[in-house]
Amino acid sequence: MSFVIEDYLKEAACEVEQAMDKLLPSGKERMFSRHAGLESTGLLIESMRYSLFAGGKRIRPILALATVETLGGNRQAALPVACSLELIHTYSLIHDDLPAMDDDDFRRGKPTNHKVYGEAVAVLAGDALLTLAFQVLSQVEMPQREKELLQLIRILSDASGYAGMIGGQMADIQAEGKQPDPQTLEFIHRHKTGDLLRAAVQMGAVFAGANEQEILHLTLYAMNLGLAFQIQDDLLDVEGNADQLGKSTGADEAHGKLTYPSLFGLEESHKKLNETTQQALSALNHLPHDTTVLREIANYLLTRVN
Ligand code: GRG
Repeated sequence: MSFVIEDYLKEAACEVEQAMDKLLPSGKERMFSRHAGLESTGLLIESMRYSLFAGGKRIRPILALATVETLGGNRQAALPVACSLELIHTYSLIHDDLPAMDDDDFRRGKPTNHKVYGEAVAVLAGDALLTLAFQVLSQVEMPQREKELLQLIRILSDASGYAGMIGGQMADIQAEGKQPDPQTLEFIHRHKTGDLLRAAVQMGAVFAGANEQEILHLTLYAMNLGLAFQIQDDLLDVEGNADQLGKSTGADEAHGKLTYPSLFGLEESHKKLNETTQQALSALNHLPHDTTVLREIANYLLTRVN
């Protein structure tokens, strides 16, 4: 039977959403739970669920699951690992959209969290999603593998903290309106976007019990994939598909953001996108496993329209 990446991504996203749905009580469940009578907690959970189920691609959790599957690990048992990545990603988007950051009214075609719930609730929803990510990760079942569990926590905290995603966001903010330079651009992309994608693959690998060599090749795959993902994001912003991203075309440029097309032009950016994708694919050649799914994901991201 032939492999259709779109079907694979749809099914995996569904699996992740079902797992995430169990993490936070729905409206009906809340009426009968320990949250009964606590209207404020109900509102907070509603706001967390609003952004969590607003229709993301779920690419980070899918990458983690695909890595586990590639290495012959237990995909079902890895679902909490996958969810922890999407929880962090969702929190970062809520905070990124706030007036103090990008001040965006729409994401994924829907009003942003603070537009619906107000700024204070949006800040708390982001904080609570971040905290929940580590709570969920601490509950991953890895009997007699405490060392690997600690490794998972370390990868996720490194990738999302000051030396990772938040560090990248900080550099992005500081670079606004300044003379653009390639080193700064690469730093921002590598950390703001790349680190969480890299963490997804590395966490999948550690969960599946990969050895050092396997982790090394998969890390190279993920780092190149992360860079390609952000170049494609920059290109989508200027090439007119931004409406499908739920924002206006040229939104990043309008924010004075440092992007690949603004620094290198469209042609060079496309070239760099193809090169980094090829480098991601080459890294997989060193693995003895069937890497079809990881390859198909890289190729899919190269041509994605949202
Ligand atoms: C504010 C703590 C904090 C961090 C902000 C990740 C980030 C750092 C900001 C998000 C804004 C942004 C456009 C980042 C670039 C990374 C990126 C392309 C995010 C969108 O990821 P997708 O395409 O989104 O996976 P979906 O909607 O599919 O989940």
